[in-house]
Amino acid sequence: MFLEDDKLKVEYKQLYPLFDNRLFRQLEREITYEERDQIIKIFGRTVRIPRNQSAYGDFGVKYTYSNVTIPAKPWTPLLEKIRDDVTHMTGHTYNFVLLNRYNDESQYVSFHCDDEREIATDVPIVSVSFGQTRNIVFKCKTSGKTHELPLSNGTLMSMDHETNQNWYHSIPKGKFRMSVRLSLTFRKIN
Ligand SMILES: O=C(O)CCC(=O)C(=O)O
Repeated sequence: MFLEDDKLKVEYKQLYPLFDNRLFRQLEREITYEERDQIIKIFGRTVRIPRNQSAYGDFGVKYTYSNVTIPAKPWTPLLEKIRDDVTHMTGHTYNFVLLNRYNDESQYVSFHCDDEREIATDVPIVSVSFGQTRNIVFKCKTSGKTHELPLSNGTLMSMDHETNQNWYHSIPKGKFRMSVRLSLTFRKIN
């Protein structure tokens, strides 16, 4: 399925079964969240992000955003399997994945776009969601118009470079009690 608007092209589909939480449970057991990866710098101040994150990828790959550099830990067999399933579904290869873990409804990511220079522009950013359904909101940089899309367990969502250049996205706080959601965003880093 597609969500489309002016310079917005988002594709989403079910990669894994909606009601099977085995991958979610395995990720919860295996992924580690280092203290150093929970900090960003905004206007010179050190700030703790309102969620947890962790990065894995090919040897030597690093991702820099909000003035911090996150080095990739080596792929685990489980992350390699999910990466390969994403490649099978999309035809694109990825050398990096950023994991975000939202513990409950109070955790979120504010509006931003993933337009860092080192992200390959010809390869879409793909997210795979596990656990609690959370909405992603897209906001047009010029008009302020918004679109909302629920990301449920097993959903794959792909967002091309033009979308990232023209629309912000966010995972807002939830309005009711929510359990853990994990998102894996696969990127090709140059
Ligand atoms: O949790 C999500 O699906 C979104 C994560 C995100 O915005 C990002 O990694 O840039």
